[in-house]
Amino acid sequence: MFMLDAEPESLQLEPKHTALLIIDMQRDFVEPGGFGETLGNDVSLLRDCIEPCRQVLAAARAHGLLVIHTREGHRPDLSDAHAQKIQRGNPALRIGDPGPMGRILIRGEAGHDIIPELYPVAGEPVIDKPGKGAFYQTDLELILQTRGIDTLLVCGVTTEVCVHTTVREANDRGRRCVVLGDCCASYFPEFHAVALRMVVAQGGIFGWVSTAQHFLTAIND
Ligand code: C5J
Repeated sequence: MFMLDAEPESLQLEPKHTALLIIDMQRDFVEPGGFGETLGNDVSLLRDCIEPCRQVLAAARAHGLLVIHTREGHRPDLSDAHAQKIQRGNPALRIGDPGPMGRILIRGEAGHDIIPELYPVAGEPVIDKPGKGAFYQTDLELILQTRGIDTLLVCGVTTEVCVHTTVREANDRGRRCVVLGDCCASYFPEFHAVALRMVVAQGGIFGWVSTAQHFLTAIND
């Protein structure tokens, strides 16, 4: 059991009931030539969260926490991609189009893979999700149930899209969510800041916000 300093208040964590959930740290979002860049974003804005995320991942592994990774993406035949998702906006390349890291946001392509710094190790579940939320059309809920997980430490990208959607879904499913703010990032720094404020507003309407350092201090105590 350890106490984690967080907003709006500290909370007690039980390692065997706590999982680290790393959302979509894929080359398609973080590296040039992927989905994020085709939408017109500056992907370098996401890089600052990699090192704190790496430290949290190492500590979670060392202390035996369940680590779960997610990846947003689709089947090669696009049978699990809504037409409205593929056709929306005016990107340089659409989902499924060939790009420098393979077909954009398609499972099995280089761009769909998790960045080397945070690569999963054997035994860590990887959830492939077609949507923004990690519960939609996945077996994440089942995995959390069978492993007895009631609390999620959430890292990844992007804060206001897939991180937020997943936290909202998890909160509605009765899970406590702690977003490690510096382990998340957005192409829009102002959205990142406001998204974190939204989690803790109204006494923690969606959960808690903490930092990598608070987590490292707490778990190593
Ligand atoms: C986006 C995500 N931003 N992983 N996906 O489209 O947040």
